[in-house]
Amino acid sequence: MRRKKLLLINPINAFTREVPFLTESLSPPLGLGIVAALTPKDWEVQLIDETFEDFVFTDADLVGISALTSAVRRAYEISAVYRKHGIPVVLGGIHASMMPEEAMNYVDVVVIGEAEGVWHELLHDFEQGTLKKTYQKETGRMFHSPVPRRDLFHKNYGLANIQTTRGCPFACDFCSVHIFNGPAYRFRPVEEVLDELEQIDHKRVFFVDDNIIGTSRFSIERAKQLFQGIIDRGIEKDWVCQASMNFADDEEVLRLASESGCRTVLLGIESEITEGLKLTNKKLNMRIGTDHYAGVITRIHKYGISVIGAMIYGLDTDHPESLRARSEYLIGSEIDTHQANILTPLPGTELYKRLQKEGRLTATNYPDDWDRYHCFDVVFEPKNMSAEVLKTAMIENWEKVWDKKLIYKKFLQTLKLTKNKTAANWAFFGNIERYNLALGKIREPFTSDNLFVNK
Ligand code: B12
Ligand code: SF4
Repeated sequence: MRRKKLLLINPINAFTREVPFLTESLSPPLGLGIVAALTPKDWEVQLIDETFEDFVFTDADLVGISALTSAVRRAYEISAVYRKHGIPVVLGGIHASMMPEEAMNYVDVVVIGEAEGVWHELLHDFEQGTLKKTYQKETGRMFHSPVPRRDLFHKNYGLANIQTTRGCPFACDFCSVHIFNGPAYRFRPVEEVLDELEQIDHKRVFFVDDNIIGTSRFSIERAKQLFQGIIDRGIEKDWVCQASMNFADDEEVLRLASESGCRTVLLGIESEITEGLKLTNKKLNMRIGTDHYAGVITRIHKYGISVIGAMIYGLDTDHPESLRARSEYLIGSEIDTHQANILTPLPGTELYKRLQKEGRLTATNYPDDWDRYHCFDVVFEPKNMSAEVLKTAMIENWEKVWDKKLIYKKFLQTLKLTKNKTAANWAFFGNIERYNLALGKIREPFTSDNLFVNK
């Protein structure tokens, strides 16, 4: 009997596609890897990943696409090709989950939320010819996930990714995580994560959790167990993660993270001024206090871990001077890699709803304009300046925070502060990648050929 074929597609945003990437930092399509792993063996599964390959029509019985908002226009374009051939298309991922009604106009089935609870039912309905328009399941207290089909990921990915927690109890107004994955911080059993880690061939691992430690005593203990488990099982990886600033509160967390292979942590700093934090509802950072940021970074460095500082530019409290001040803060700080994103109202967020109510969304020719929701463009009317002034100011700011000499200087600083080559290398490549994303189309981008020339 002929095996049915599931074709999974990872579409890429037009803007990102044109940027020369250094493949070390690209993150494989984990959601699709999980969907593939949930698919029974009597299905053949193929993955087309636009990160590395051009999409060409490939026959299938069923198509599954995953998309962030910035890639959803492309997802709809590909969907149209399959629907013309009468092949049903399922769309999942964050955008479809936030905008299911829109998505239903472009695909046959929308999966809202996580695939784990619905995929078997969906395939069963497909086989019976009774596919519904949407699938959605409540999530439980913990979560289990199968080992993703990493064999389907493109061999050029320089790292493996893995997820150990989902959800977030905070409610930052620009973020969709607490809406998408829920307000409860949910854990995957530590042993399940360790078993999966043992199967990973890559030396470099990215824990995609939005916050690897959480903020409760229980979640911090659980993170320690995870780090200890990595050490005890002799799993030798270098890893990068995202965490809240309380990552540096507990020396034991830092020590175990470092010993188990943590080399870089991304901290959502967002703003160096309390006013900006209040506006975004970034409660934890307010609790820590902007005056204590420097201490947090110093403590992390002490354990050989470099810091990616994620900042947002264009808040309602910002004006051109404060944007400049944010860049000066980044440059003068010990933060190793700069993330300087433009505030972007992602669908489903409080920020989106507020700007919509205030009539300040300017890129609303959907789905085409979703292409611009990648955080390097201005898609709303800023409060204290025009969109043009913000965009021009951002180009100046990007040129400052990723000034080529500064990138090399920061590398030496990170090396000195962390005394760890991997931590410094990752921070360096992080800056290179962000430079390319922000400026690569208007200035000479870094490529593997020119990286160490004319610095
Ligand atoms: C890792 C990560 C990245 C990685 C990889 C991105 C990727 N393509 O997956 C990198 C670092 C590259 C990245 C970059 C960006 N990111 Co990001 N990132 C994340 C993060 C932290 C985890 C994603 C992840 O791997 N989750 C684990 C997997 C298993 O979950 P999943 O993909 O959602 O899949 C599950 C379900 O969605 C569903 N599903 C997904 N696809 C499909 C398909 C089918 C057919 C089915 C049935 C089900 C299904 O089932 C899966 C299993 O349950 C999320 C936050 C989050 N919690 O989601 C932000 C997030 C996805 N990123 C976000 C943003 C804004 C960006 C950037 C635009 C920001 C920037 N400029 O830096 C860029 C955009 C890059 C681009 N190419 O355009 C936003 C997206 C919001 C939105 N509406 O699009 C998020 C949600 C964070 C936030 N604060 O809101 N990101
Ligand atoms: S930005 Fe971080 S802390 Fe805030 S809601 Fe999103 S995941 Fe939670």
